[in-house]
Amino acid sequence: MARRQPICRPATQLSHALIMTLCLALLGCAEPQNAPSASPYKEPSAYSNKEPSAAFNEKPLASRNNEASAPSHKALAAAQFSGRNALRHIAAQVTLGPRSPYHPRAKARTLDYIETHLKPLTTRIARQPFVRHGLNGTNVWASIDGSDGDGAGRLMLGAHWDTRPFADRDANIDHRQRPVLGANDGGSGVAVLLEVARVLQKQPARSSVDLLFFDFEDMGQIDGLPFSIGARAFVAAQPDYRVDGGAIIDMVCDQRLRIPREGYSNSHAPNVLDAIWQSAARQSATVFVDAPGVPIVDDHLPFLEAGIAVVDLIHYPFPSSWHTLNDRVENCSAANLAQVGRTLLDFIYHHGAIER
Ligand code: 1BN
Ligand code: ZN
Repeated sequence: MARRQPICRPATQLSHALIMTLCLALLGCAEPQNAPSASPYKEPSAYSNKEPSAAFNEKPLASRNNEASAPSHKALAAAQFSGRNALRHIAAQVTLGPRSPYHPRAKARTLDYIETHLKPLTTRIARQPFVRHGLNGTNVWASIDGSDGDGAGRLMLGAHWDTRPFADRDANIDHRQRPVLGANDGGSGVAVLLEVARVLQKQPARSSVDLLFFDFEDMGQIDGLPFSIGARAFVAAQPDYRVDGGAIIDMVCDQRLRIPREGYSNSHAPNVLDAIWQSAARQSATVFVDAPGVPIVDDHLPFLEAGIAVVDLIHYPFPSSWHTLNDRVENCSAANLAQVGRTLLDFIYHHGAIER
């Protein structure tokens, strides 16, 4: 159900530093566990060969895993994902303001918010500034080392942290010059990744996980700009980047969430989709619909073009709030966020169980 009351108070009443402190305390992730390192990512992954997704090309997952009928420790760990925590992360981002190029302070505060939450939870975290199409953007790359180092593989989860500068699909023509708040479109993917990081820090996976936050996904068709500017900048800056598989998480909080098998993912990384849908079945996550979806231009495309098996988990048909002023926290569902987060954790925990 949607929660009308954001936990964090509006910036007009409290400074954003205080908001951040309150959120950290409320989310129970204020105790640093791992010494953060601001150094840029140095070690190439053991999977940095040009073979895409080797682990997903072996044998069907079902034959690799010995599933007992009692809930496994992996299922129990995945259940630690809190949809309410994720919803609070969405509310906090919306409170910081639109994450558009016309709101640089909100963007700076959002980057601080992401970094402040992830530093105690991750092994490495680094900002990656870039300039593309005359825009100064920042991606964030955080990594959580698996308990087996890279011996159990490496996965990636990505989300865009920017929001669309204009609500150009709003039914009210007077709203179309105003910025989208991006609870769902932008906020929800970031929120899921932050809450996944909290669970992984408490219940480490054997596989390593990269968490990637992309800027400027949502500038498409504004002044002739393309979509996915930040994701493309990331792939261009890391030509040797390789993971066993990955997923972009985009627009996953709507109350009527429905995630089909997005078209490009289905044709270029069906094994990753299969593994995620198996996780969804184990987690009774009915928002994942086992039906083909249309191809969508999103942050997975630069990865697929580079031969990296990254799929797009996105609500389709897009909800009516898409690119309108109605993209608000009130339309988000903690229960649906939990289905998505638990499925992703199940996917990560099971990937670590694959014999290599
Ligand atoms: C996703 C969220 N997208 C934009 N906001 C990607 C997209 C690109 C969707 C083109 C439809 C058309
Ligand atoms: Zn959008």
